[in-house]
Amino acid sequence: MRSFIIFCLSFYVVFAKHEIYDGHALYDINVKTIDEGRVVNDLENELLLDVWTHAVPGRAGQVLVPKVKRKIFENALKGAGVEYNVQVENIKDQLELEDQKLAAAAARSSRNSSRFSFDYIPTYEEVDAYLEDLARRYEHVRVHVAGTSVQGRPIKYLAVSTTNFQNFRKPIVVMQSLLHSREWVSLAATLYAIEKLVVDVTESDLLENLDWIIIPVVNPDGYTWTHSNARFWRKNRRTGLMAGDFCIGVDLNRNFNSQWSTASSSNVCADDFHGPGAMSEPETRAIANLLATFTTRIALFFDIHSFGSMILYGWGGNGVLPPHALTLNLVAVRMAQAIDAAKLPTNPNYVVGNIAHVLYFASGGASDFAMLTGVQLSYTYELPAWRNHNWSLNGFLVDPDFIEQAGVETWEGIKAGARYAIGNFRAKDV
Ligand code: 0X9
Ligand code: ZN
Repeated sequence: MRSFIIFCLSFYVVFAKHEIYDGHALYDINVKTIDEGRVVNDLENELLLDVWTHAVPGRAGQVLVPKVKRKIFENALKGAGVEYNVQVENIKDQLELEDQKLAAAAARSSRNSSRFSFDYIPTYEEVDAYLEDLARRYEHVRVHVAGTSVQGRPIKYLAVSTTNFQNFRKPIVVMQSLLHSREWVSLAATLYAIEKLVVDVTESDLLENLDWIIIPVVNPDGYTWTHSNARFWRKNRRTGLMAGDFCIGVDLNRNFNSQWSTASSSNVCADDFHGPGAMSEPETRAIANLLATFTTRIALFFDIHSFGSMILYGWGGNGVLPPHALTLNLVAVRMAQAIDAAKLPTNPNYVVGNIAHVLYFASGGASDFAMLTGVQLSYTYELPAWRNHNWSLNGFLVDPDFIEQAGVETWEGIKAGARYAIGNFRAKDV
C-alpha cells in the first residue's frame, strides 16, 4: 500500500505538475499595422493574457491563452481582421517535454561531473551550493548576501577580484540574471561567465583589470516557484496585495525607482504590476544597495533576460536617449556583433537600441535604475529563444542543447563590453 501511495505521489509530481497549463495554447499573431497591434495589445490586457512577445508590424507576437479564453480571443482577432495561428495546441505537452529533456541531460551529465554541467538548468539550491563551493575553493572568490527575498531566501552574489576589491582604480562589472524567474536560459549566461572567470580562465586580462559582481538568482522565490508550481511565473512572490491574495507578485523589472509607474501596470493581477511603491520589494532594494556600495566604480551593468536576441538601453519609460547614447549604442553594437559571430546560424542577429524604440515603453527597470545611479554602460540583454528545426522547444522553454551555447555566445558580448570598459573607464571622484 505504501509503495502504491509513493508511486501515485511521484506520478503526481511528474505528470500533474503542469496541470495549471493544461489546454493553454500558444498563438502566433501577425499584425499588419500599428492600429492592429494596438487592438491586440488592448485585447491581451483586457483578458490578462500572458504575452511572450508583443506583436508589432514585421515582428510576430506570441501569446499564451488559457483554454477558457481561447474562443473569445479568437473571435476578437477574427472580428478585427488580425492574422493568427496556433503554434502550440497544448503548452502542457511542451512543459513535459522540457522536463524529460532536462532530466535526461542531467542524468547523463552526472556520470561525467568533472566540471559544472551546462546540460540542464540548476535549481536555486544547486546554484547556491555551486557558489559556496567556488568560494571555498578559490582565494579570489567570495560569496556575499545582497539581501533577502520576500520569503526569506538569501540573494547571494559572487565577488571575483584578484585584489579583494581594494584597487579603487579597477572598474567593476555587475551582472545579474533571473530577475524574471521564468527566463531560465538567462542563468546560463551568468553561470558561464563565472566558469570563465573562476574555473576555466583563458582570458586573464578580464581578471587583472576588472572586478566582477555576479548575482545569478535575483528573484529566488519566483525562480523556486517556476520549478515547483508554475513554470511561467515572472514576478516575485509578494502576497497581501489584495483581499484573499487573489493575485500575487510584483514585476521586479517595473519596481525600481527609475520613472517608476509611468509605463507599467497598477493592476496587481498584471504580469507587469509595478508594486505598491517604488522599491517596495526586498529584491529590488538588495540590488540598489549593492549598486550604492560600489557606486563610483561600476563601469558596466548587465541585466540578463530572455527572449528576443536584443541588447537594450535606456531610458525605458519614455524613450528619451541619455546624453551619452552614442557611446551606449557603440558598445552595444560591438557586443551584438561579437555575439552574432558566435551564434547559431538558425538564430536571428541581435537587434540593438533604446528599450522603448526597439521593444516597448517600460519604466522601473533594473538597467535604467543602474544608469540613474551613475553606471554609464547599463544594458538589458534579451537572450535568444532557441529555434531548432522543428520549433519543438521555444520561447521561455529551454532545450538542453542550447544551454551551453547560450552561455558561450553571451560571454562573447560580455567580454566585448568588458574590454571597452578596461580601455575607457574613469572612476568618478566622490
Ligand atoms: O519587459 C521587460 O521587463 C523586459 N523584457 S522581458 O521579456 N524579459 O520581460 C525588457 C526590459 C527592458 N529594460 C528596462 N525596462 N529597463
Ligand atoms: Zn525579463
